[in-house]
Amino acid sequence: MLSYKVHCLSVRAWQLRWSRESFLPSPIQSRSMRLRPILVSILPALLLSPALPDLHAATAKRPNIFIAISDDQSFAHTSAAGYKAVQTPAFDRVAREGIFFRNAFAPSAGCSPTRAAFLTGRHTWQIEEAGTHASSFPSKYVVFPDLLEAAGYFVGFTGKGWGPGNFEISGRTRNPAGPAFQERKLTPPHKFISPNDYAGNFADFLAARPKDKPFYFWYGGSEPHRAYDPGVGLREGKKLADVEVPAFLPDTPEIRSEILDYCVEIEWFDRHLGLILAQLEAAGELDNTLVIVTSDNGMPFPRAKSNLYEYGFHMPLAIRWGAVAPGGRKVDDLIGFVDLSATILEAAGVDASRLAYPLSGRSILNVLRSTKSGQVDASRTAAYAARERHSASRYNNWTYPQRALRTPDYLYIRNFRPDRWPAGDPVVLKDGKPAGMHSGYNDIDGSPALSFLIKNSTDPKIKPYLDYAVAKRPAEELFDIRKDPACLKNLAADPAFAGVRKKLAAQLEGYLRETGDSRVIDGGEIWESYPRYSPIRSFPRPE
Ligand SMILES: [Ca+2]
Repeated sequence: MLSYKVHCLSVRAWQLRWSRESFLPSPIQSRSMRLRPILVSILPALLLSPALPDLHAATAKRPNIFIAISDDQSFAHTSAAGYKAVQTPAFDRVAREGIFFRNAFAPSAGCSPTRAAFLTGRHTWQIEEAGTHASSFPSKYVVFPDLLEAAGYFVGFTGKGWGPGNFEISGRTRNPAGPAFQERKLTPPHKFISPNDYAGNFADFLAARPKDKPFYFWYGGSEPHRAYDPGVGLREGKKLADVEVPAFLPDTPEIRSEILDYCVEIEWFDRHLGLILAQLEAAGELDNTLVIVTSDNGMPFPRAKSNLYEYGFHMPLAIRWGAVAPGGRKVDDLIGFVDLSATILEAAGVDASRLAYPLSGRSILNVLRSTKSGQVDASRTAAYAARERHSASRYNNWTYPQRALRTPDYLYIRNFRPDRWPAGDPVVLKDGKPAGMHSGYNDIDGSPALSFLIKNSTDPKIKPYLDYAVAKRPAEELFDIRKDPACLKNLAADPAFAGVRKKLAAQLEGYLRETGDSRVIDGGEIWESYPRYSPIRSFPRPE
């Protein structure tokens, strides 16, 4: 029986929605910001479903939950990971006083599907429209902020919650990340940094909370998503020599400088994280807070974001939880975001086992509570990820379906439509006419880096880098991650790796079948039908 006391209270809030998917050279997307009011219901209707049981197990002192999630940051780009060009003291603090997870993988390489999988605790292929970018978010898939609220938590978020996409069309009355705290603004230090005063909005949230309730808060920084103020890294005193350029990008001063610009935005995200941690500490809440710091997908550069390669879906992750999680450890277990969702609910005493759409991950509380470093739980040796449509990048709004399995040593990828262009069709239609060779590739965020590769595509030294990013790919890819973290040498057809390929292909296929992925069950044509609630581009019909 439903035992919640039902009282729906509506408050007016502001949702800050960024349309930042690309800024160059697409003519149909602007990086405009718009503010609009939404109605926030404290107890959403979906929780009234009789299918939702009383999931709240009483515990003595339940922890607060604080999630900091940046937008487009690869695993390598924190100072805790040893990256010289960036300083992330707040991330490093969480990693040092808590646990630095070196093998955390996002469920996808794009914003909305990663955030939806995290919020529901289900793989992207198990949540219909929410599993693809900029679509809707079916309300039957219950999100953990709603479960926490129903269990007595005071809940809220600032910055970027779930998005981009249309949650209202799914009957939701607020962002799936929770009620919005967005009122405080500041003057950003550089162009293209959000004016959201994230730490100020957290202060408002803290001031509003009832003192007798635990709380959940989501800080969704809009950084380091593009655009960047060109040259800001150098102007801030950063050094080209400190940049380590991943091997899938050309090592030029232009690319180094752009990576420094990206690092400046990571530091802005980290600065607000530090301000929020200080507030938690001053309030005497830090040690009773499960702090999770991560990102949603990798760096917005060619062959990184939107690709299921290391720099696309291998994420920074640090977790701190006072005395519960012994600190100072580096852990190598493979962790997926669906495991984090399960962890949050278990930590809060919410029994999610009776949900209509149960969780797909396994709580990592055993890893948090351990005192071990390295591989803590011998069974955590696989992470799965998926990709469908990212931007409007192909004829007829087609997707680029991929599934991936990461093990400690290898990354195995299955490309279901190798006939399609992985970064999008090369030529876009403008006013109904082809806009010229290399005018497309819209699954790569418009950027100086992409423009550089295109401009120099006849230079034999640069051409291979454009091909890495945009050329068609075979149906199977296999990378030896320890030797090739840039994922450039595909071993899938190498006879020396035939045994590995066969084993991983069977493991991936088996897991996808077991978890009901339509791509392996019936071809997955349903994915092509999900609407996109962001601008749609046109492309010539393929030959
Ligand atoms: Ca993102």
